[in-house]
Amino acid sequence: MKMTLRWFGSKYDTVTLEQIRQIPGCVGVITTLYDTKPGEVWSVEAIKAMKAEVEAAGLEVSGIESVNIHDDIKIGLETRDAYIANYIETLEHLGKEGIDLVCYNFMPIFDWTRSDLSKVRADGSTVLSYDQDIIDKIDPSKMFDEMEHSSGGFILPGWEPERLTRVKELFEMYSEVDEEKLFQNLVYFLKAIMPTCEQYDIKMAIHMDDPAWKVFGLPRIINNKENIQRLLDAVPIKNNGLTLCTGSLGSNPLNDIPDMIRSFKGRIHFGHMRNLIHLGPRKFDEAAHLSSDGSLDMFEIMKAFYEIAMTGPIRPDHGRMIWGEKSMPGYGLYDRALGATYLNGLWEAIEKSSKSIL
Ligand code: DNO
Repeated sequence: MKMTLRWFGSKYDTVTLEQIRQIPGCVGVITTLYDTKPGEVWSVEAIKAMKAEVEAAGLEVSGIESVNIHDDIKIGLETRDAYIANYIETLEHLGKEGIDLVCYNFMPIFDWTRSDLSKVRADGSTVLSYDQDIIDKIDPSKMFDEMEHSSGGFILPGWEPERLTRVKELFEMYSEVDEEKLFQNLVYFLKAIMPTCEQYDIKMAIHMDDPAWKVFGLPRIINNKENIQRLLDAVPIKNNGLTLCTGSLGSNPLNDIPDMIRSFKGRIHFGHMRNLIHLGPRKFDEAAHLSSDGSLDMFEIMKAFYEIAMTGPIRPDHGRMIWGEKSMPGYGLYDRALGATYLNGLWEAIEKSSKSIL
């Protein structure tokens, strides 16, 4: 396991590389090229510059989150082949620079969704939260405004403003795309890129759907053990793998995360560690990483990662906003640094106690 932190680049992030380097045990960042749009080819120069900046701060680029997928690929339009060719070129450029982990998602139109980005908790901290009753009252074409309104002026990952103008049109384009079609389009995409991924040993790590159910009637396919296993079996190559996101899977209390981690051994390339509190059906608040602060047992989750001999990066995912910090919701420094330290502590204890038993 390699501890990392997500970093949004010096142009967008309030957190600096110097701060990240001072988090004990944190060796690298998970980042992306922030001024690219889905479907564009990433230039070698831009990748080199991003790498050089991170390395100059004494860290490594442990992976990319995300190289986003153009909607034409998800919808399965004729134009998809040209976008897939661009994606392959980007992968080649990343591979040549030694970057071997790419996180992506296959959620139509909207990435992760929340009804509140700064819900105040009893201790005064704020967290992201989801309430289906609130979401049901929102007109999907206004969802961008809702997210922007509560983001405190920060651009949220997956909610980049260039998509805003196309929401209505995109809903129409997706009207014929059901779960099965979306799944087949994902398999088509993966089969096309796998030769390049194998050539450069790039591990593709699909992010779980967040939350783990349909939102605004749009299909969701990466949300439970059976569906995820189906994807792994459809393209049975190690490079077709997962970003195991505990917060996304954990939104559905029926998902047994430690069991899923053990079952997907060898195919989990990246871990997102987050805790949440179930408040009722399709209703949850995010929480601090500590097990006792939420509904997920982070010790059992880390133990499962240890048992499958996870060597890839993990990162503390969404933290609370604490100590007066002003930052992109979920992505402040303080609570994620606390999370990293806690997760490192769990890992050390698990490692040492299992060695002493042997
Ligand atoms: C939100 C993130 C997602 C994730 C993408 C991966 O905080 O977990 O935006 O980066 O879904 O492509």
